[in-house]
Amino acid sequence: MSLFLKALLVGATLMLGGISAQAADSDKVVLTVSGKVTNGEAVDFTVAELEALGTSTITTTSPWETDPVTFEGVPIAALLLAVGATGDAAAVVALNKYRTEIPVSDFTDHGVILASKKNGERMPISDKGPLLVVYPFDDKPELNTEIYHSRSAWQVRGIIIE
Ligand SMILES: Nc1nc2c(c(=O)[nH]1)N[C@H]1C(S)=C(S)[C@@H](COP(=O)(O)O)O[C@H]1N2
Ligand SMILES: [Mo]
Repeated sequence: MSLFLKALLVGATLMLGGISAQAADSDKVVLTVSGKVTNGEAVDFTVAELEALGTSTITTTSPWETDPVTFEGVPIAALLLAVGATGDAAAVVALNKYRTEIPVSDFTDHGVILASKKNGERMPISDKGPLLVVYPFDDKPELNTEIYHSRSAWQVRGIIIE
């Protein structure tokens, strides 16, 4: 085989590798919603599937960001509607097994989002991503308390409707 053909083959193989790595990333399940959902069947989501439900933004400071940043993500009320959630509480479980209980009324009362972007960019696990519960702390100073801070789970992996 000519050197040229070999180089072409290597190039094509590298490209395919790159494409499949990308596909694997966008196919990655980042969230599972389970418990009291339609037919009791847990639903898996990729980031793209979550964002396809429609997103809103919250610009705020937070216990972990001293300068205001803009978070974007699906309103959790819309997410729960999409999976047919019927419970009164949502247990949010993080990658590090942190677990917090949130009354479902919070989601409509305060427009809480499951952020998948910060200032327009995806969040790596090292920056509390890929998913983060965000309350509008600056709009509603009453939310700037330990109880709501503790509900603001980062590195979210699962939501169990109870
Ligand atoms: N995944 C995860 N999310 C979490 C926590 C945690 O330990 N793990 N701590 C909670 C608590 S108690 C608070 S006050 C806020 C801010 O925590 P930080 O100051 O450690 O960032 O994050 C909340 N979200
Ligand atoms: Mo806390």
